[in-house]
Amino acid sequence: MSAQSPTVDNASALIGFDELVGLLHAVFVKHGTSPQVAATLAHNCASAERDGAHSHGIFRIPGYLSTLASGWVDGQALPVVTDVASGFVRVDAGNGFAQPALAAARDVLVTKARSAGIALLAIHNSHHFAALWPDVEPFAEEGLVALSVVNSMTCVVPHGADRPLFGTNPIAFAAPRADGPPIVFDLATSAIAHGDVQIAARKGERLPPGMGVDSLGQPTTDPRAVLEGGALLPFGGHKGSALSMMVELLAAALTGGHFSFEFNWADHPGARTPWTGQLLIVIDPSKTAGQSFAERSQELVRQMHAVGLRRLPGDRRHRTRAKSLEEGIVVELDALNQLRDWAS
Ligand code: NDP
Ligand code: PYC
Repeated sequence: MSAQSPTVDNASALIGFDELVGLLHAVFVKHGTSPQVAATLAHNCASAERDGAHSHGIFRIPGYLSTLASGWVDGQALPVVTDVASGFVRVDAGNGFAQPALAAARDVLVTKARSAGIALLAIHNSHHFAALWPDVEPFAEEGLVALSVVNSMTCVVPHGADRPLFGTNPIAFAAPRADGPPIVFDLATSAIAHGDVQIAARKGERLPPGMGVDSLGQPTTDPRAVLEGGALLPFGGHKGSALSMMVELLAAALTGGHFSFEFNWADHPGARTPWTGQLLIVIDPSKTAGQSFAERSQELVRQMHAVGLRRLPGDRRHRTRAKSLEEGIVVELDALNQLRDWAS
């Protein structure tokens, strides 16, 4: 524990957002990333922790470090951006992380979206080990609509099949609105994210029914049975399964990345990151006819509240964010001490 980290109780402490970004930056650089890659990943990971997106915050750091140590991913990769067409940008992430590839292409993507009304970013040869909302929310904060999909690693049984094939394949969407933070959702197309299964296993908790199967394909609520030879199910039966298939097509087939079943960690003990692809679509809604898009999205929110809706997707995150920025981010003391060890 450091003098700057007031304790909450015996098990947890408070840390400021900037301090956490700095600590994570030091951890990434110490474990082989370039300072630029470290800056992007540290901001991403600290943002998840700040917003209470725990399955993709500090919890992920051991996976990042073991993957870097295994040589599976290049923490120093320099993304190569290609301006393919008026509304199409491609990035070869160079076997590095997806977020620095997005950062490298961001300016040209936004310029194209504002000029043509829509632009697409296809990232391949990339590793995405994080929450997806940080990739789309900033576009909506500057008035754009953004949609992203990324595929992961085989652990989901397509609806009606016998064995896993798809990844947990999230879809994230962000849109501006007039009187509040952007409307954002970010959801795995599996019934539960793989990260949450790991967290349940670590805490000794059961999963809700309908999330996964064991190694014999039988329904189970035991997260260890899912992780040790079992698999997850798509959310919503055939509907989630179709969306997961779409994510494979857009994030891998369209980008030139690997499908979730097309890579193998076997030769790289410690590898944890999916080597796949990611697609982003950015739309400039100022090109739409009529009232401003942000006013229209605000009206939709107003009407949802009027029929009794209390929680929009993103509300929980924004509430947690406000509290974290006001009081500090609550972090387990053991995890904080571990980060300090790794950074030093
Ligand atoms: P959740 O099921 O927890 O949440 C999905 C979305 O629904 C969020 O936008 C959430 O908002 C919203 N939401 C949740 N509960 C409610 C409710 N009761 N009412 C209204 N809205 C609600 O997320 P998942 O478990 O599906 O995914 C967790 C994370 O895992 C995501 O960030 C995803 O990107 C990440 N992931 C990453 C992968 C990768 O390959 N990189 C693969 C799979 C998942 P809020 O956030 O405000 O709670
Ligand atoms: O939680 O399913 C998940 C996941 C896969 C890759 C990164 N997160």
